[in-house]
Amino acid sequence: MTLTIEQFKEEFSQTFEGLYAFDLAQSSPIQQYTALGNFLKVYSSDNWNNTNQEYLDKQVKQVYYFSMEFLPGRMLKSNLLNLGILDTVRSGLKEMGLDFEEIVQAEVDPALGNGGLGRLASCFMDSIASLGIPGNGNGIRYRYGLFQQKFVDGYQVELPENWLRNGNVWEVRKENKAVLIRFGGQVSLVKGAAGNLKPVYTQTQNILAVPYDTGMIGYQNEVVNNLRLWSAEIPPEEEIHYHTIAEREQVNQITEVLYPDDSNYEGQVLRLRQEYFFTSAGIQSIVRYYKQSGLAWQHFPDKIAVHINDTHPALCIPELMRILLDEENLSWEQAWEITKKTMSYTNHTILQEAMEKWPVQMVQDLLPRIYQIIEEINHRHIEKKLLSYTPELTYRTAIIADGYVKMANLAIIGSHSINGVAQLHTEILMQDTLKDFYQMYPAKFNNKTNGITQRRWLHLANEGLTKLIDEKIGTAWKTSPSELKLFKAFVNDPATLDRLAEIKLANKKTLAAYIKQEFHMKLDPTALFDVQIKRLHAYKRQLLNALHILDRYLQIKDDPEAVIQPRVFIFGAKAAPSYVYAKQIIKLINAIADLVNHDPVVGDKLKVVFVENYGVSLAELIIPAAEVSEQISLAGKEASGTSNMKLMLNGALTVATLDGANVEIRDFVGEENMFLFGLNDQEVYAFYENGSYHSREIYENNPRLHRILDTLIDGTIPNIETEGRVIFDSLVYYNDEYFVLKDFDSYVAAQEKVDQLYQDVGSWNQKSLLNIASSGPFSADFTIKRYAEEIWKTSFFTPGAYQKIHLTEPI
Ligand code: 26V
Repeated sequence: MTLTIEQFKEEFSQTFEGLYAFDLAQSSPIQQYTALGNFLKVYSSDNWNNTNQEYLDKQVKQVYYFSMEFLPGRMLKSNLLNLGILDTVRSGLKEMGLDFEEIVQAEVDPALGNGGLGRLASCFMDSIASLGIPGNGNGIRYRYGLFQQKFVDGYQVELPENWLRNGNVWEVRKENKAVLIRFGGQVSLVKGAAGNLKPVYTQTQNILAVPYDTGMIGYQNEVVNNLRLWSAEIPPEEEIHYHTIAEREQVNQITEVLYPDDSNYEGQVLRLRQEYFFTSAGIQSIVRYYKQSGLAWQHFPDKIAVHINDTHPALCIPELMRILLDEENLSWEQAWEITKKTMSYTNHTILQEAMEKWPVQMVQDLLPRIYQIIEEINHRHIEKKLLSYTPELTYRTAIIADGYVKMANLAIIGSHSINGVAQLHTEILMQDTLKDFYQMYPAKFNNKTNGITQRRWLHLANEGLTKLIDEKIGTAWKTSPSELKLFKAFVNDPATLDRLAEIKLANKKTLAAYIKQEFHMKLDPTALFDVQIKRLHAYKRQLLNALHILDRYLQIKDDPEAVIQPRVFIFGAKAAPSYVYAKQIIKLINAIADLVNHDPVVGDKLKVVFVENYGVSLAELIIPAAEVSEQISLAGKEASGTSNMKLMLNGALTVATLDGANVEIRDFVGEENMFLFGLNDQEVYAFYENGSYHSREIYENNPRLHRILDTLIDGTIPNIETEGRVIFDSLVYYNDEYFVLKDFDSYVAAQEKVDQLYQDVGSWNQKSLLNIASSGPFSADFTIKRYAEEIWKTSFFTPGAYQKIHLTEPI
């Protein structure tokens, strides 16, 4: 089906009239966007319907990706690209006198995730559809997304993110597919007719889970998969039981807002409600779907794979057990076999403070039947393992211990696969964090290094670079990402290198124009653009970056005449509202920006920009303009990172510790094409072990660092009395938990090399080109292929005429 420009104009006008019944010329960009979204929904509806129908008819195995977060970014352009009508629609709108970019900007960017984990889920949804894998997303339709960030006097202030203000064109409400979720009350087991025990519930609170479905459109392959997000409502037949506003509010609250903390576990009952709400809804709807097939229960794992994205959906395990036992009357042994074969789990963090564990009492009160089942899983696990392992080791793997239900332990015991998200991360899980489990179940453990979708992060975000690559190596890389390596052939071609530099400059100018307009700051686009974009967390060490900026500032002040490579330091980061230290770092960086940016001695040599409200859309603007990518977490702390991959793909050179997927970046591009520094994970562990790190000694013995640190407390940086003191103390007197001072010298040395290389424009561009050409292996298409083949055992099924993606292993 090809759409001509004329057809598009005709059909789009009709859609608009049908919706608004007035002249298009008088409409707002939001209305134009809404009409275009509706047009696309209709345009892709046959494919959506056919995909569903074929999955059903052919009874193919389907995967359900359960994730508490999805961070899709704006969907208009990527849907147009994937439908293969981006150029047609762009031209059509132009002929109609409409501004395409303005329409694109009118879409809200749904911030239904915190960061890496949610964005990964959305990259995966794109790849799953693009590879023609029968797959579904399952999550929560939060009424409010991640807070909007504003800076007031340099402090982060959080505002509600009402992303549904203008409606959501992409979703379809399906109240006919709603399911009931039971909370609280009492449960007792009584003997049923067949002699088996049946639970009887009393005084439960019943809540309706209503699904909203969004089509996940594959890349030009006629596949449209489904993302199902659940919303909590009062069941119509139970309206009568909800008398007070408070009672009604309690229901709405469940899907009201995304928890904005991505690194700190808090045992809040509302979060547990959210977790059970969407897992129970998802599992119930899967079971209902499966029952249509008429197949016996033992075939369930041949038709269904459930993936648990971090521990947040781990209640999938007892919930499937509950349904199989209580509603379908399977024996424990049968139900357990089916459940284990169905479930797989990805771990996304090694930070102890982020490990979910729920107080036993809370689980018992909120989910009495689920708690019984978890208890039984735990009991059987311990009993069985005591036969082969020491009591110490066995009890360390208990799901219920010290008054808590440990979600990672549940996820591991109840799944057939557990994976980390980069080689080093998986290694650390096996050797350290989860070593007891690794000993018990070595075969369950595997690595799946994260990936990103080149279609959004290069093709759509960086049209200039895309055009150049297309000209040089053709367009096959969009469906065969390993082909990007063909671009290496141009590493000695001056014309290509010049073009690369022109494109980067153009992207820097676009970003500079945005920053001028939004933040009233003038940037020199010929300065080096250095970027650190990620959640604000002490382990990610934005502070190390800040200390380096202060170092430069002091140098310029000491010797204003010295020649120095001008640099713009760009930060984008939200801090969890309750994470006081992270917010203090934001304040510090904003204060440094204030000081540096207004100092006439400094001029254009040094600028610091902290963009407000960093998210997917801003990433799309910043990444193509970046020249240096800051990946400077303390080794052993960052599970993978994915902005590192996006920045590399867009030609930035990476300054990095050997942490997370930086290790694979080094393997692919070679360490001569990046700037490595700092301790490695083994060295960090050695310091932990022998307690031989004393940050105060560094402060006392390193005059350069001493002077920098003093600026935090001596008034050099105005308006940070409290923050400066807290940060100084954490680094000097509380022994610098993340080794910022320890890594400082080697970081600065790496940064000096950056400056030197930047003077050699030719070499810089060569390395930039090599980074782009070496980033093919980070395609999420590869990652998903491995998940599908090695974990889910789903086939690459294409309902449409053809499958476009060709995956030859990159190396
Ligand atoms: C964690 C927690 C833990 C406490 C409860 C609330 C909550 C909410 C969200 C999260 C997500 C944190 C995990 C996460 O985002 N990890 C990141 O995952 C990326 C994708 O695998 C990876 O690239 C990053 O390195 C990792 O930090």
